[in-house]
Amino acid sequence: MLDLWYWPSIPGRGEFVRLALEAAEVPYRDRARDEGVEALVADMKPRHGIKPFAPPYITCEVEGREVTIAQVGHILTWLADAHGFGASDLPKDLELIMLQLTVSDVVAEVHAVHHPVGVSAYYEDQKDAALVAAKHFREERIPKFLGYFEDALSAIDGPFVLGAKWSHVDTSLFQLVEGLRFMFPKRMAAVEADFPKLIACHDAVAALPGIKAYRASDRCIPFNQDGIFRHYPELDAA
Ligand SMILES: N[C@@H](CCC(=O)N[C@@H](CS)C(=O)NCC(=O)O)C(=O)O
Repeated sequence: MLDLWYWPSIPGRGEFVRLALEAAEVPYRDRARDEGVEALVADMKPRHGIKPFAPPYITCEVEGREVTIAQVGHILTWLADAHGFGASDLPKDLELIMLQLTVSDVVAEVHAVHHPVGVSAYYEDQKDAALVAAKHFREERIPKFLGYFEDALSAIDGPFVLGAKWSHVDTSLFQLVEGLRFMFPKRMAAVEADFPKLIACHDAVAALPGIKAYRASDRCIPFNQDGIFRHYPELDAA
């Protein structure tokens, strides 16, 4: 059985894994949602092979042995190969990895907006630096990253990066747009029209049967102020 382990109270980075599994309708257990955060903390202790540095991670059987795979981009690349939602064409799959790792880069920058000084310090204690970081992120990084993904989606007719076939990169771009809309509603409203292919990709992912069913279920939890994407009104502006 495929197990996903992630902090149970936030969508966070785990959601990028969850969305691909849900779109592909792959059965999995969301262990910390089912068993609580204590089970996750207990599971992170070494029990086989190399332990993950941080959630999300999955455990599954590979060639008869149980393995642990962490790092969102790595998890999704493995799952795409195992469950057939990648390109099944090495040059194209290498491009998908490049795009997926770029999503990880944006996500890290998004977190650094509200935690620019220290990951373990409170937002309130680094708010002045966050205001500066947010301005840079809004004005420079959002257009640069979204423009990059818009170009990637323009290489062939969409709505997805691979054309008519969705991949984990598309479900991740969906979540990126959702998260940025939650965190920076004013900024996103001002710039979204510049990225029509990205928004079309987002909308096509939302229409996938597995994603529709997931978002209508209680498995899908909303963004909150503990996750990666947080809405602090003072960090947003058009
Ligand atoms: N690069 C990793 C980042 C993993 C990560 O930072 N996970 C967070 C939760 S979203 C965490 O629990 N971090 C604990 C820590 O960094 O000490 C990935 O993309 O999966």
